[in-house]
Amino acid sequence: MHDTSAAPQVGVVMGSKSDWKTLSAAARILHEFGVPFEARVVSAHRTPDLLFEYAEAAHGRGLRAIIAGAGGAAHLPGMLAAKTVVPVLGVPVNATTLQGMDALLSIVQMPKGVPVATFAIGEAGAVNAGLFAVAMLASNDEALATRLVEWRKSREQSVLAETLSLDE
Ligand code: RP5
Repeated sequence: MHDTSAAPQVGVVMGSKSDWKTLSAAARILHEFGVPFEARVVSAHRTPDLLFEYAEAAHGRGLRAIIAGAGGAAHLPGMLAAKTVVPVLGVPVNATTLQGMDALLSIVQMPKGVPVATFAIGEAGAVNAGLFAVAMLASNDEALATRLVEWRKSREQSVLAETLSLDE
């Protein structure tokens, strides 16, 4: 489980508190796997100085990945990636009438040279970004790798146990 006293290894940041209902899915995965993380609002257009401070300090503070979610013209993941070498995992949030397509294209279409690993729009993307961060950390943490294998096995078992009925 998540040890709140340990130094965070993953940052979960988002452009608005309204994004938390999506990004909390990433945080829940990190919590489930016992990965120390922090979660905070960092807005590219409303708190640009904080964005720079956060990105510039990330490596020195021991962050190994930053999960960054935003909606609309989603600059947050790309701007963070421009200011840190810590890998940035971008999650497009469905926050406008374009239903997240705007955020997806804003995040995935980074010009060459500054990558952002981009995930699906919404909760599925947030969950997968959390799992991807776990997999990154598991590359040199055998206990975490074992927990990830067990997590997948348990999902496999639940599918294998499913039955289909004409009454459903
Ligand atoms: C973006 O605008 C945020 O990432 C959020 O997805 C969207 C709406 O923000 P709020 O108006 O809810 O603060 O900056």
